[in-house]
Amino acid sequence: MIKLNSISTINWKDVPITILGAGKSGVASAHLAKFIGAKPFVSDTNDSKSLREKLSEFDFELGGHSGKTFNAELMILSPGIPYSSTFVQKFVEKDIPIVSEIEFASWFTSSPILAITGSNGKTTTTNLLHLMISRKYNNSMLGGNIGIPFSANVHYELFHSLDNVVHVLELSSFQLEHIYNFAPNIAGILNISPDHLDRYSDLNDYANTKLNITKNIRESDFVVYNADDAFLLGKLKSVKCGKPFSTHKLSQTLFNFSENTIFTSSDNVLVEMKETKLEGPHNIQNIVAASTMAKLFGINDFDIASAVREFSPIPHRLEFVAEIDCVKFYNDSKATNIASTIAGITSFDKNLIVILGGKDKGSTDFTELAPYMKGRVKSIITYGEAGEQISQQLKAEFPTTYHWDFSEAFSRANDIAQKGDTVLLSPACASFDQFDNYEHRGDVFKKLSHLLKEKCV
Ligand code: UMA
Ligand code: ADP
Repeated sequence: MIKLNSISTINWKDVPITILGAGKSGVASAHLAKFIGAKPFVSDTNDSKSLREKLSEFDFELGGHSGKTFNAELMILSPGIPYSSTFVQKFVEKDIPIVSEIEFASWFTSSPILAITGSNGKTTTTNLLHLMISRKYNNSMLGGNIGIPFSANVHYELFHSLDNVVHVLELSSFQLEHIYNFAPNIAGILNISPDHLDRYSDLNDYANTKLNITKNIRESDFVVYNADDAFLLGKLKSVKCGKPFSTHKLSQTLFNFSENTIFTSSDNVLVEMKETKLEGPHNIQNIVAASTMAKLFGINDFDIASAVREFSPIPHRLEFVAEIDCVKFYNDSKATNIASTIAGITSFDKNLIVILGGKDKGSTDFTELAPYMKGRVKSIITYGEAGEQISQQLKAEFPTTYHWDFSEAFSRANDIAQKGDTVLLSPACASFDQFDNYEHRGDVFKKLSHLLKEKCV
């Protein structure tokens, strides 16, 4: 079996590696494994023509996992497959080492790695950091949970013998399971709040998995953490190589925020918020986090500020869609947990009609939204699998209507909206009860809004 504590000494020629799951990460790690000379075997429960085509250059099995998968010295586990699954446990029984795709890819690059995790804001902050790093490095490579597997980027780097590469990674808790040697040069942790509690035993279990990002931090590395997040401050204030970021001016922070402006630690203006396209207090945290990581990596304030000015919000994150008859429509479909919906709601002062619902990610207490909704929310429209439960929890304090169907919920929101109102889709739930993913849900919201606009013209 592969020894995880002496990776650099391994000769990979013909080493059998099983890859469980043939999604994006599985396919990318198979390509990387083949490139380094190993023998990947890919196994997936799904079966389709397109999957067969994607896997045509590897040994594979589709339609289920068989005993063939145990003929391996290493198993790479796709992030969507939980460790607790019965089949994965058979690898544990057989002492076959299990690693995440992130761990595996990290073995084959010596380029600097800047990695970001947290419950919310990862995609926004990682994209912004990538833009900042690109100001100085031609080969800043964006990857990870963002949708581009780290293995694909490392494979590309090796294949093209690229120099001056910087890997800028968004990492989910799933990807930070089975980490042994992975050591980012700068690890950024944005915030911790309940999410994915259908996969983890409790909040601590989930949070500790996220903190694996700091597991192998070296003297010269940095752990950039949010000192405004009480949980992170408690866990990380005495971590070696710790560097806090905050929107407040603290002795160790590199940037701070007041009077709608982000300042450097020497009180120079970095950027005024009105110069940026990012809205809401949470995005100030994201800017300060990315700026801190970029500055520690040697990017100057001028380049950091110009990237912040240029950056456009990523679709489905508090995305302005349209103004129809003096009613504004915002798509925040990526708000799939309580904390992100709070961030969405608190980005507005008043007159909100909020659409909540979809698939609950694990015994969510939706009453946690109530204190933030007071004074801001006029009406709640709920939909989908979790909709009735959300209505039950919030109807005592807010006018609430439930519709199973998302389009009907949208129509209802539009029916009750008056001039000066904002209709906000910030659902606090996953989308999988009625949609392929959150993008699909957000696209339907945008389409319905645009249809409305056409009718009004
Ligand atoms: N499968 C099996 N056996 C099982 C279960 C699933 O073979 O028992 C197969 C499925 O049939 C499927 C494959 O495994 O073919 C799916 O693998 P996957 O779910 O790990 O998905 P990937 O396509 O590899 O995408 C993953 C991340 N997905 C998840 O973590 C669920 C993507 O994040 C990421 O962009 C991609 O790797 C590249 O790094 C998505 C995500 O939803 C966006 N992330 C979660 C989030 O943001 O909340 C964590
Ligand atoms: P992630 O990749 O962690 O899901 P995104 O940048 O995609 O983060 O944003 C997801 C959701 O969280 C969006 O609804 C967005 O408005 C909200 N959000 C973004 N940044 C933060 C933050 N720092 N704190 C809380 N919510 C945030």
